[in-house]
Amino acid sequence: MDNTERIAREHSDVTRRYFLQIGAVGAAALSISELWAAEQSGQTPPLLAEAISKLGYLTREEDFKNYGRGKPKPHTLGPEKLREVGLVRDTWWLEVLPDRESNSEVERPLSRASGNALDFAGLMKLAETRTVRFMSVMTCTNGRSPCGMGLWEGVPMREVVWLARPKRNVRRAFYYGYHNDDPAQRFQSSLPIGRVLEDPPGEHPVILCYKLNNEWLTPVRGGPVRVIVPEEYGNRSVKWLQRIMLTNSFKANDTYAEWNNDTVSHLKTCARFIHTPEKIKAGEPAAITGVAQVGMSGLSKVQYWLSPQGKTLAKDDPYFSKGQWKDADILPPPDHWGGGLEDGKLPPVPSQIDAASGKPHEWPMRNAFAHWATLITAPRPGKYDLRCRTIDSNGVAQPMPRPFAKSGHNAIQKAQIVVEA
Ligand SMILES: Nc1nc2c(c(=O)[nH]1)N[C@H]1C(S)=C(S)[C@@H](COP(=O)(O)O)O[C@H]1N2
Ligand SMILES: [Mo]
Repeated sequence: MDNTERIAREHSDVTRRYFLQIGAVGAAALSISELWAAEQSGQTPPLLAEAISKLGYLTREEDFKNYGRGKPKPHTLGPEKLREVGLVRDTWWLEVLPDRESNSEVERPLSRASGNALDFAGLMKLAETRTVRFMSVMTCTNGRSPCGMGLWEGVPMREVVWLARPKRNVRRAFYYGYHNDDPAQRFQSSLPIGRVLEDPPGEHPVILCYKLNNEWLTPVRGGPVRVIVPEEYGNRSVKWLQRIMLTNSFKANDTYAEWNNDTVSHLKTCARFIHTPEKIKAGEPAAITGVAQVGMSGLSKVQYWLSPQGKTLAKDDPYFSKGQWKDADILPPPDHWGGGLEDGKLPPVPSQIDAASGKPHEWPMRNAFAHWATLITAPRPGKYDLRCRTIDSNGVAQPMPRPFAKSGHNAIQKAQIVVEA
């Protein structure tokens, strides 16, 4: 099953049912936003309310696409071995050290040798006053669709960095997790120290994460503790975290950089399909659903373009800017958040959710995703191409296709649809 499809399992079910029912009440010609308006004013049955109430916004832990490397992969080690290497909560440890290859000065390194490495109890002590929760999307730089949408909980990395008392000559932090005691298997990432120590307005901190969707982080998701960098691609969010190094090097010494990736790229705004029908009937509306990732440039619109195949596309138009793009509807926030949360209810998430109303402060949320839907109609039989894209908050169409990739998957998605008489 395609990953977007998996993420949206429940979602596509309810939207399909929803669209069928719209058809049944003869409202197919209305846009979804018109339907919402009608529903709000009590003119239509509460179909939409029901559909949205079941929408699986957060991804269940077991439905995340998984990218942890290693031979053997750390999460597949047996329970004994996991305990032995510090990958269970009881035996977990984290060191914060100055990089010996630079001239960084750190007053009180947290090290196993000195017996003061941070343990899980120490992390929980910090969590009592410092813990944060936020929802953000996990996407691989090279992945066509997101790995999953998570509610992450953890302690800001800076709290632990401060414990070590960095003093002089620290420009970056690099960090890595368990790697089978084989340096060649180390998966490392890095950040400017400024990003660790402070957050741009409206941005969440870089965290040492120990819970996903209100449950302890599982071994496969990088537990007991992984890094989450909310605004960047997944390679920065190192799993099975064991060591943070403070360095005076100004270079991004990331494993992913050595693998020919741009490691400093922020999440991109883009649209992906979830459900497109293979065959539809001419003149009859059909339901399309999808997901839009809200990246650095924000999201103002999702658009689609249905064009007959074989019709030559405009020349010198690599961004398809001359396509007949039409607006789809961005779905509102769900009442039930999915992700396996009990009753789909969120624990308090003050940075994103208003405690009194239970509604998000802003929608769509940045560095997260939003679902979208629309009804399409093709007048004549034939083969069609359906494309989707977004318009970011600056009015720029995204993704902006580029001949060079590696800074976040950025092609406009295309689906094929056969229209029958
Ligand atoms: N230790 C470790 N952490 C890692 C990786 C890895 O291979 N090893 N892969 C990274 C990459 S490239 C991605 S996209 C994300 C994927 O996170 P997920 O498996 O929870 O979806 O994990 C990141 N963290
Ligand atoms: Mo990745």
